[in-house]
Amino acid sequence: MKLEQSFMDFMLHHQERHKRSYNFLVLLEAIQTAAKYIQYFYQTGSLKNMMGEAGVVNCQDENVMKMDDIADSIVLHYLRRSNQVICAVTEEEPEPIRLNEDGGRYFVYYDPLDGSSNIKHNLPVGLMFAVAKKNLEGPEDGHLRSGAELRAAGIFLIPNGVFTLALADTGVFRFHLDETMTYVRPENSERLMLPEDPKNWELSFNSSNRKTFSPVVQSWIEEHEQKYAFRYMGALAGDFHRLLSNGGMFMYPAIVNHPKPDKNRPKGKLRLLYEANVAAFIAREAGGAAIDEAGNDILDIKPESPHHRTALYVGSRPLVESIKTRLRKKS
Ligand code: FDP
Repeated sequence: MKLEQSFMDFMLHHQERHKRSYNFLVLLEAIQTAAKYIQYFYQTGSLKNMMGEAGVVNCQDENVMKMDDIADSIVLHYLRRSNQVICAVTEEEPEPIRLNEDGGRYFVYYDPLDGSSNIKHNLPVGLMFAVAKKNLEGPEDGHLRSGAELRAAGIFLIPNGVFTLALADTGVFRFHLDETMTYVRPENSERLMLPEDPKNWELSFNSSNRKTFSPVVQSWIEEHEQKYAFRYMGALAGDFHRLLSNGGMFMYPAIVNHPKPDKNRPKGKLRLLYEANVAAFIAREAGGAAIDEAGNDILDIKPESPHHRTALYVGSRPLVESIKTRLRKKS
């Protein structure tokens, strides 16, 4: 009889090998439990009229979907119950949420259901999260962590049941939900690395925005698009998931040439703490890179606010380096 290695078994041995505490296990157990509940609600949501809009806008002026609300409450519930979290930042709330300020050990930044436009079609969405640890050596000032300070980041692809986890200085690993609703690691699966061979590399961006990008970005695209397939499903969680396996580059450039100037987004659209940093951290652990519109490493950006926005270019290092040279000349 063949028994797969469960996610918790993998983590237990990882923590023991690196002589680390079990607190992190408790935290990840809470997050994966939340992901399974979200998975359940997402799969059955159409039958229960739960895939539509909630009729409110969130702190970022976006229409909240009922599933966004449900997913957010689930994650927050399990983070609170874990007792491990000092403070959480969620896409759905304007301010950080204080949980266990005295006894907690971690800061968690999350997007409960990334890719909202996919919800009503039952298409892939993702729970994206990043984890940083409190300062154990000195006083803790509670500052919003940059990507370079993260200890882990992950994406649960829902409803596909695939979980990608990056651990600092360790690598990227994938787990799949089995029939018993356990995340397991397929036998002989390797640490995940972005493929160096460009034969399957892809470009992923919202092409309908193309004319709104800076001339530098537009000309880079024109020069490179013939060489690669183009894929875009409209959820960073899903697009980045695919990119990790095939290689290439996902980008959400700054919008600077919109015919309606109030629609410009010179700072970018994606949120640093729980979207860009998650992808950038996973990319780094998989041998890739990520930059913003000025060519700065995403992981080095100091967050100015919980919902700090940024442009994002993430994926295979040679492509990120190639566009970086152009962006640097521009700025
Ligand atoms: P969404 O707004 O649908 O929640 O910021 C989140 C995000 O999706 C990403 O997941 C996705 O890559 C991007 O925004 C999609 O934006 P566009 O619809 O402008 O392409």
